[in-house]
Amino acid sequence: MPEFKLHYFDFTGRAEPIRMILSYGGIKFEDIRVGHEDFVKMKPTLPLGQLPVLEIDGKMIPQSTAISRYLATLTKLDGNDAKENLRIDVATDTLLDLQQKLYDFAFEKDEEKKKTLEPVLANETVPFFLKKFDEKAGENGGFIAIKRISWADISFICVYESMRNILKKDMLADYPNLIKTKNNILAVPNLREYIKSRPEHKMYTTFDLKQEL
Ligand SMILES: N[C@@H](CCC(=O)N[C@@H](CS)C(=O)NCC(=O)O)C(=O)O
Repeated sequence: MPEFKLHYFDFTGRAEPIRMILSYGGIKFEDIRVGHEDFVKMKPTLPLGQLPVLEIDGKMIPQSTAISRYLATLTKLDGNDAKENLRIDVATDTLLDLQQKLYDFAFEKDEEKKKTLEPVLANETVPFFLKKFDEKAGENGGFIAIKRISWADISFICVYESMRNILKKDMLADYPNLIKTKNNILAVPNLREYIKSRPEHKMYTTFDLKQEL
C-alpha cells in the first residue's frame, strides 16, 4: 500500500468522504489539517491551488471526487462491473449537486437573500433529491447506488451530516429507505470507530454523526 497523506482544512467539507473511505478500508493515512496561514503559503505549490490534496508516496493529487473514486477501488467500495460503477457515479454526482445547493445557501452573505432561499431549499430542493435517493435505496435494500455498500453511501452520509448542520433539522424523517441507508453505514465497525475518534468539528458544530452512534 502506498503512503497516504491527506491535506485539507480542519473541518469535514470535501475531505470527509476521503477520510471515511480510507478508514472503512483500514488504510493508515496522515490527516494533515492546514490552517489559513499555511494554506496561503502552500497554495502556489498545489496542483490546482486548492484542497483537498492526497499525497500518494510524495505525489500531490487534487480533486476530491477523483481521489474518492481511486480509494474506492482500493477498499472494494467501487462496483463489481462498469454498470455498477455507472450507478455509483450517477449517485455521487447527484449528491454533489445537492451538496452544491446546500453550500450556495450556507455561504450566501446577503441575509435577505438567505431568508428567501431557505424555504425553497428546505421545502422543494432537498425533498426533490431525497425522494429520488429514497427510491433508489428502496430498490437496493438500503444502499443508494448498488445492492451493497459503495462509496456513494459514504458520500451520502457526509452530505446528510452537512445538511443537518446547514438546515438545522433532520430532513430524513419522511424517507424510511434513507434512514435504513444511514443505519447501514453507521453500523460499519471501522466507520463507527473513525467517527468516534475524529477531531471535534470546528465549523457547523450543531450536529455530529457521533450523536447517532
Ligand atoms: N473540485 C475541487 C474543489 C476544491 C475546492 O473548492 N477546495 C476549496 C475548499 S473546499 C479550496 O481549496 N478553497 C480555497 C481556495 O480556492 O483558495 C475538489 O472537489 O477537490
